Amino acid sequence: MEIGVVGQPNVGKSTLFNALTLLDVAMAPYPFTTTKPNRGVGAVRVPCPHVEKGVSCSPGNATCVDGVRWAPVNLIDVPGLVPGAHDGRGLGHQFLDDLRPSDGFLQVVDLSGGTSEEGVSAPVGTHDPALGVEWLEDELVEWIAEILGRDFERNVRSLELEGGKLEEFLQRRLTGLAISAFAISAAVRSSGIDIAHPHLWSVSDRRGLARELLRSAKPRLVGANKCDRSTKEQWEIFRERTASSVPSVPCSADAELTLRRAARAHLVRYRPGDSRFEPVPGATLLPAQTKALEAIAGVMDHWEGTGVQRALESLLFERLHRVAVFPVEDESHWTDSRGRVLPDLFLVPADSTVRSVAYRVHTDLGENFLRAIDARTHRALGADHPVSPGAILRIVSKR
Ligand SMILES: Nc1nc2c(ncn2[C@@H]2O[C@H](COP(=O)(O)OP(=O)(O)OP(=O)(O)O)[C@@H](O)[C@H]2O)c(=O)[nH]1
Ligand SMILES: [Mg+2]
Repeated sequence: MEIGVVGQPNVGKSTLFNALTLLDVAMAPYPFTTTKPNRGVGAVRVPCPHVEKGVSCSPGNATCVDGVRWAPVNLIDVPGLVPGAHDGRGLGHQFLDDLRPSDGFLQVVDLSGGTSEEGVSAPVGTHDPALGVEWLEDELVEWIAEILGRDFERNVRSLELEGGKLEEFLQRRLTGLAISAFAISAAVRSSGIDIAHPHLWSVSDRRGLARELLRSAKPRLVGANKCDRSTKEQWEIFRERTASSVPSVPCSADAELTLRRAARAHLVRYRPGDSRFEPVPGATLLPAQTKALEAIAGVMDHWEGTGVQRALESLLFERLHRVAVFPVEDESHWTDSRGRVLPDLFLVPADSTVRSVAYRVHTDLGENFLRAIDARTHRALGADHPVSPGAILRIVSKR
């Protein structure tokens, strides 16, 4: 799974990416600081079942701190998008295509209204961040519509003549865009287009389908960034104007990055997502550091934290509906074959079946699936049984 961090230039995408990954990619107060995509790994919090079991766990692909498992999430930070990006403006196409595998988008906007649509810094309150939300959706729609539309008429005419399936044709067309066959069928239905005669589809029909695909297959959430220099009134206005199309979370990437780095340097005690931090007794702070931390404490009081971790988690859990599943090989001890307790964690769509989880663990397990055993209840579950959030499953296969 991958989340694309997207938005106009200079709004704080790389700062947010650095905060979430603790990497150190370039950030600067002008547009196009990022010229090539950056990839990294952030994490979301999931309760770790080792607490129920009263034993300690041995996580392989995540860390576990105080009963909280930090499940990894791949992130990609791309260069700023400017209006007309789908036509190649700015750095255009080149990196829109890097967003193909993204399962969802975390859009960053400058809530304070201090960045122009081209990414030039301006006085606070001189630009409307809500316009950036509408505009990004249109830009992404154009991008998908264009992928759909390449040599469209010729291709659909032969499809119609040969009697091929429209959904399969669209799926081939959208390969690499991480859109499931199910989502494609649903989008075709809800867009209300004439399924039997795709050669008659107008550009605006294709755009309508692209919009449905985007809405259903690429959930989006807005990180309303730079809240440290925004007012509550700006937030209310922004939310009012955008809430019907996309949810948002006020955040300060700058504050989060400073706190995570200070925590790494043992200057403060702070866990991402906490609504406050504590100084580490005995840590020596320079006067400038003390001042910066005091300012951040004020921002956190005002906005109930920095919002960055909350933004990623809302996107993952409320928009992408991911749930955690813990596969084990021994349902009594919750261990793998080497005796490690709850070694793995997968984030899967909430509507997954236990068999699809088996496929995630290993293709062989999916293909040779017999049943799964719920390690809490010891009940056997059939292939189509839906996973429950936090399930601990042993997969039983033919070999
Ligand atoms: N006040 C404030 N400034 C921020 C915040 N986040 C980022 N900035 C500043 O905004 C400027 C742009 O940050 P970047 O992270 O480089 O922005 P970007 O969106 O990646 O920019 P491009 O790569 O050029 O598209 C930098 O000067 C950051 O320090 C924030 O939460 N609050
Ligand atoms: Mg950047």
